[in-house]
Amino acid sequence: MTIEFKPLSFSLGAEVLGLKIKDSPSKEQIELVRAGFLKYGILLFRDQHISREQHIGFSKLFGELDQHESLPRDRHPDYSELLMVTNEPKPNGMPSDSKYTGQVWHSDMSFTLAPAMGSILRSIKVPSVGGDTMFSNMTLAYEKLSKGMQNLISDLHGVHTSARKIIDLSQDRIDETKKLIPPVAQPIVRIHPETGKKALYIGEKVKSFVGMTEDESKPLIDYLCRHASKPQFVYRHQWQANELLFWDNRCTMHLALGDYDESEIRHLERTTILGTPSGYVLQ
Ligand SMILES: O=C(O)CCC(=O)C(=O)O
Repeated sequence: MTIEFKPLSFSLGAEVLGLKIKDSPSKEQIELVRAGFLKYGILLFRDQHISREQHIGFSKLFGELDQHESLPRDRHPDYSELLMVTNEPKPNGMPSDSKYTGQVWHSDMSFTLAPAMGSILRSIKVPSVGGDTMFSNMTLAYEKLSKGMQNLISDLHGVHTSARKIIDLSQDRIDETKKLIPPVAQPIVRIHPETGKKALYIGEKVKSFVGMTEDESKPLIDYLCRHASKPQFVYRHQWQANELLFWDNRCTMHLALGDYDESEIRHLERTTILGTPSGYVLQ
């Protein structure tokens, strides 16, 4: 069966038609998916009734998988390749560590020295309404900046932290996070290693620019985040169960809206495909 791509929005994203992941896609089909991934930035596969092993196996066709060493609390206990994004309470009744995962604009693993190339998020249980995710096209957002602004930011590096909304804000947890994830500097403009296009690399995990204070940096960080998340650069995904969304972290950022009734279960699982080395650790 031939694969087709049906665009999801003006700015980015396409649904992949004609591919059943459980039927072990051919090499030719995977090459087409790769090409679509580079063209559209995010790909949606609907109605995929697959197991955890099949999710991992499909993801491996696109590169080496992260074992999520820096996020041990969020890993699936039996599959280190799977990161849980769930509000399902723990067996002891305590709230899930990943209840608020992704509720700031970000690009996955930007706070590491090998930020993710791609992520593949599979929806297992979704609320009856809401729980949407927004994605932004960071290549387009960069291209729509004025030349003056492009020049101004061309040599800036952002300080990325793993900052996110978590339930346990004890000193122990803060110390654990600092030890596992020291701040990392990344260029604000990155060149996509496959398309050669420039893209903004910013988000709400960027706390300052290297060599500047947080106070000095904040207005420009806020402006760039606001600019990149304008509606004309964004696709909003409304999840159904049994979908996979495969996004390119090198030219998109995303945000989990948290717009749902928390008494309902929202359970998704993510694989993370390692990217090329980028950035440096700050002391
Ligand atoms: O839960 C979502 O909608 C997105 C999760 C997320 O941001 C992530 O996996 O990086």
